[in-house]
Amino acid sequence: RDPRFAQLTPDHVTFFRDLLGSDSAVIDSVTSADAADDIEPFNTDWMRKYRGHCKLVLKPATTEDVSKILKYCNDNMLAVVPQGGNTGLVGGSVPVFDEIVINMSRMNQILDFDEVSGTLVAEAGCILEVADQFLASKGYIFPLDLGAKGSCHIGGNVSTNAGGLRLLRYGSLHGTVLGLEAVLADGTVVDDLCRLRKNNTGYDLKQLFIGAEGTIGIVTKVSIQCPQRSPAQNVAFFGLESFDHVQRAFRAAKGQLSEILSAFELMDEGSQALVRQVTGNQRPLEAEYPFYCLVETSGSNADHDAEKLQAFLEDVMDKGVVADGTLAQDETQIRALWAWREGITEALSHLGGTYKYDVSIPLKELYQLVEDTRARVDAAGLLGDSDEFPVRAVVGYGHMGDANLHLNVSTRRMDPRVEAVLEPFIYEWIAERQGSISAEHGLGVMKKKFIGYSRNPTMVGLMKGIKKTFDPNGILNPYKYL
Ligand code: FAD
Ligand code: S2G
Ligand code: ZN
Repeated sequence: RDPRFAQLTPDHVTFFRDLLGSDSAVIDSVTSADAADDIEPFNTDWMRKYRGHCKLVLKPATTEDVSKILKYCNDNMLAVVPQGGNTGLVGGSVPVFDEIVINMSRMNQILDFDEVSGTLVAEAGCILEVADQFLASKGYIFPLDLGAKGSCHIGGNVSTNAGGLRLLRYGSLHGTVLGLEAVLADGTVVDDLCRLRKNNTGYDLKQLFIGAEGTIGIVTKVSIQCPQRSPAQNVAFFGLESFDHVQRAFRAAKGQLSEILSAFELMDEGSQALVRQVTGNQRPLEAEYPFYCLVETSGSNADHDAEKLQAFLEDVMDKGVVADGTLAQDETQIRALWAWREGITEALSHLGGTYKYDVSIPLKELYQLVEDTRARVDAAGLLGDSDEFPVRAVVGYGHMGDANLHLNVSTRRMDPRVEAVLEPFIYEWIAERQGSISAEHGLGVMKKKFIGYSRNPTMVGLMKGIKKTFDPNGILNPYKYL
């Protein structure tokens, strides 16, 4: 625990209670020990892998609240953790020690929507699924989708620069976010809540907050460009004999579906077997294959799209690129097929501890890392079907279109021998191929010490300079990121 940071006192709590007023906005176990249970969920991350010891949770209602809270914390050297939906997967959203949690869930309003341009302005604590449902009622779509949509916040999505299932079609938040409002450690409100697609006047400072994981400011409002929602959606689910076939299917999908292609997700047999084990659902295809792909199209004309998709299916089947496939016939089947991809994270979490690696590597070698890792865990005698083996499975899935692999080592129990076999092997493997050791989940506390495998010392030095400029006392989300 950094000795520079002050201990929380009842006087501090009194200041925050006077500022925020309502009881629900302040949960503290400093003045009321029985609040400890209420604080637990804010101390524990989604994977139940990281657990902080904060004694105070603050829920601001306005930007002004955030500004006054941060100014007070900065003046009194009180460390804080900004928190959205707490679905982050690198331990970034919970305290390491007793940092104060600033939870954004009360700032959850949609503030404005321009029906002609598709520009949405919302508060940071707006839940992703709520925003997307609002947009659906207007014929628009949120340019981001991920399995945690029911809980994660737009402010958390921006702060982790989340990628998700639609990046292939709608691009990154670095392109779709038009403006932000944020509050710096000293309480300064940064109003860059621009709603223009083009604004070439000076450094594009909002970009610094996208992916900063709460280390240089708290995002309080977001302005984002939302595309038209496509009325015609189709999903195909394929079984393929090798990763080489998967690459050929991806090429064919890009070539033959082109502008209507909206997702291309990869799953290996191991990941699908785990979903089956946990859900007990009927598999989409009769036989088992080493690989599966979920291909989604989104277009404006159902007949045109169905024709294109049918021709694509026949082509990849006739050429033997795809061994078997099924096409969703209605909305229910679309959701059922997506569940085989989106349900992997939940299934892994249900089965116990997981060593997670969210990486970007050159597409042709994307799956090689899974095979090399599995061979290594097996050679160490740690992989097997019965209880004495700590590792149940080494699986790979992810956003093929973004060359983003989710390598997950599913364990019966976490075991230092497993970690010793995995790290630094995996990070060295990625660095040798100039890949990224964190493609979309960020660094948090879990990946902080590995940043050097993907960023050189000059880059890390410049980042530290930015951190120093924006948060000289280092009170924002300490012990993480850099
Ligand atoms: P939190 O977890 O609360 O916080 C994440 C980080 O952002 C922390 O460092 C926190 O300090 C900071 N932060 C949060 N809010 C603010 C704010 N207002 N201002 C400043 N800093 C803030 N991620 C992907 O990229 N792609 C996926 O496909 C994907 N799928 C997922 C599926 C499941 C089932 C789960 C559980 C997670 C998945 N994630 C995925 C990870 C996670 O959902 C994303 O990182 C998400 O963007 C986190 O949003 P959140 O609101 O939960 O943020
Ligand atoms: C996904 C979720 C995290 C994981 O499902 O796309 O980002 O590693 C992942 O399961
Ligand atoms: Zn992902």
